[in-house]
Amino acid sequence: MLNRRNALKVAAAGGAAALFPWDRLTGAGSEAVASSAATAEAAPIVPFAHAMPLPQTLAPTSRTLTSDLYEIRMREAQVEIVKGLTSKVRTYNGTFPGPTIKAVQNREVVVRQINELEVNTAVHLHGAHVLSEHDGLPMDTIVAGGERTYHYPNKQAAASLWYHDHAHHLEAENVYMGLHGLYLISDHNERSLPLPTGTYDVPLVIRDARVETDGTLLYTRPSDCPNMLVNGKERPYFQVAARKYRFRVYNACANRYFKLRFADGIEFTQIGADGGLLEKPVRKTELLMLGGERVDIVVDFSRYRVGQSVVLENPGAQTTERPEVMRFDIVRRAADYSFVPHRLTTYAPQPAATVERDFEIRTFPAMTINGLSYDPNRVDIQTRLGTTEVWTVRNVEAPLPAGKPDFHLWHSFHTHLTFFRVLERNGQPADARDVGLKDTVTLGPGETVKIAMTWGPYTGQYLYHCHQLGHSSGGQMGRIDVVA
Ligand SMILES: [Cu+2]
Repeated sequence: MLNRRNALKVAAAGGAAALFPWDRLTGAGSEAVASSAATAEAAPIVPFAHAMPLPQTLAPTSRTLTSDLYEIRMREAQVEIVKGLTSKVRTYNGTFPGPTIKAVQNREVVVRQINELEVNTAVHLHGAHVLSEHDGLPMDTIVAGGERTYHYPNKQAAASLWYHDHAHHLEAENVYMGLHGLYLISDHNERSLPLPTGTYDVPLVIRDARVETDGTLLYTRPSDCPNMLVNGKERPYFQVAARKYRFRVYNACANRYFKLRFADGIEFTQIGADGGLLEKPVRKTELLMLGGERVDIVVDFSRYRVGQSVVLENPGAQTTERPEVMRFDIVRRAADYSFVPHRLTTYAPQPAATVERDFEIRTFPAMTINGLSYDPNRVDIQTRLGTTEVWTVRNVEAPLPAGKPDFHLWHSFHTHLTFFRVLERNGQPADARDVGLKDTVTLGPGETVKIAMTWGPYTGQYLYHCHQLGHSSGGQMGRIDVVA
C-alpha cells in the first residue's frame, strides 16, 4: 500500500498504473487491481502442510566432448502451491520452480529453450559470465511458439546461479508466475572442501506469492502477497538429520526482501554469496536478502535432539503476515564428517579503479536510474574491457515510519556479466552483511553503497538494473557496452 505522501507523488506522476507494472500488465488501471485484490480472497494460510520438495536435476539430452546439451520447454502447468488448491503457473519443463542444471567449471552447457507459452520470454542466466547474445537481454526475446539456444561457457568459479525470465516489461510477472530455476556450477576447489555434499547440500528457493481461495496465483503488489514459498510450496517442513547441512538460499521474490533467522536465534555459518564461496566463513544469526541475492550457509542441527523442530522465520514480514518461512524437523541421527574450513577460496586481487561513476535510483515519480528509464537503444555507459570502476549507488527514497509496508522503496542493484565487491555502505567500510563476490546489493531507503567491479571477460552489450523486478520492468535499468 502507498502511504499518503507517496500516493500524492504517484498521483502527480499520472497514477499508479504508469508506475507499477503489475497494474499495467493486468491490462487495467490501479483501481481495477485494487478492487480485484479487495474482492478476491487470499487462501487461508496453513503452515507446514507440505513436505519441502527438492527441485529435479535436469538430465542432458546429449553430451559431446566439450559440452552438455539440454532442452527445456516453457509451458503452462497446474501445480499445488497451497495444500488442496491447484494453481496455473508458467514453467520451465512443467515444474515449479524449474529443473536444476548442474554445470562443471570449464565445461560448456548448451540449453535449447522452446517457448510454448502465450507470452514472449528471454532467458537470463543470473550471475553467469556469458557472451552478450546469450545473456537473455530484454529485447532478445523468444516469441511465443519460438525457440532459442543459449551457450554458457562456465569459465568461472563454483557458484549458485539461477536462470529466470528477462523479457522487457514482462520479467517481473514471468518470474513471479514461475519462470525461474537453479543453475549450480561446481569446480575442483569446491569439491576438495569438506563441506556437506550430496543429500546434505539443499537449495531453499524462497519467494512470496498470493494464492487465492480458488487456487489462482495472482500477480499483484508484494504487500498483498501473504504466501511464502520454499521450493514452490507454501511454508513447508523439511525432515533433517541431526548433523550439518549446506543450504543455498535464494531470494526469488519478484518484488520484496525478507530477513531470515531461526526462531531460537542459533548461529549459522555463511560460506558463499552471489559469486561463489567466501574467502573465509562468517558466523551470523540473521540474513537480509533482496530479489536476486543468493547466500550459501551451513547449519548444524547436531545441537538438537531427534524429535525436536526449529522454525525458520522472516522478521521482515509485515505485521499482518505470519512470520514462519519453513520448519526443520530433526528426525534421525547421521554420521557427519563434514566441516567448514577456515579458508574456502582465494580471490584474485582487484586492480585499482580508474573510473568512478554515480547512480541515483528512484521509484518516484518514475522508475529511473539517474533520471532515465531504460531505453534499449540508448547506450548509458561505454567502458573498455578490463576497466576497474567504482560505482556509488544511492537509493534516494526516504524511509517510511516503522511498520509501514515499504517493499517498493527498496532496491536490489544488479550488474550483468561481472561480480563486484562492496567497498562501503553508508560511508562505513562494508561489513559481514555485504561479504563476498556479489552481483546484487541491497539498498534500503536512503542508503548508499560503493561497489567495485572489473568489466569483462567479454565485450558486448550488458545491463545494470534493479532486481526488484517490478522496478526493472518499469524502467529501472541501464545499458553498459563493454568495448575492446
Ligand atoms: Cu528498485
